[in-house]
Amino acid sequence: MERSLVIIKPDGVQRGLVGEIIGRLERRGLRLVGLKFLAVEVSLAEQHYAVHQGKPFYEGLIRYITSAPVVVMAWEGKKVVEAVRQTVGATNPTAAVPGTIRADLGIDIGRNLIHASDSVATAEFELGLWFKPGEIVDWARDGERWVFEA
Ligand code: D4T
Repeated sequence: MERSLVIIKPDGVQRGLVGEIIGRLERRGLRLVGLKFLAVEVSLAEQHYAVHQGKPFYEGLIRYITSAPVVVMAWEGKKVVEAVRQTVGATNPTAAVPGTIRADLGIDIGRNLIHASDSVATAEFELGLWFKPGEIVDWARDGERWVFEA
């Protein structure tokens, strides 16, 4: 089944929103298959945000993501990339739809709490960057037939 990489950024950790954010994704019916807590090395941040290199917000983005620990997760489910992006909301929290994580919990684009892969191809690249082989666990939650139609 499809997978997505999700990061609770330093502001989410510092503000004590880890449980709230994980809870929203769990309640959506998605399956957590990988989880780690770490301080991000600058080199890893640069690889993750390579597409933004040279943009005006790039330096601040690297400083932000390396400023405090993050929670890195792999989530699995049918259409998980699209579903997580929808639950996360638009990049700028004040442009995000109410009910989304960024709209409900954030204000500033540079403190938007969470990262989520934006396509299946990006997810594959990002999961390979943040997780070693064997760190993602294959399992099925009892009762998933009540979330995913066969
Ligand atoms: P991420 O990648 O963090 O999930 O965010 P998005 O996928 O929603 O948005 P993005 O890749 O366009 O931007 C990455 C990251 O950069 C910050 N940012 C972005 C910023 O600080 N100022 C800006 O003007 C933009 C466009 C926020 C998210």
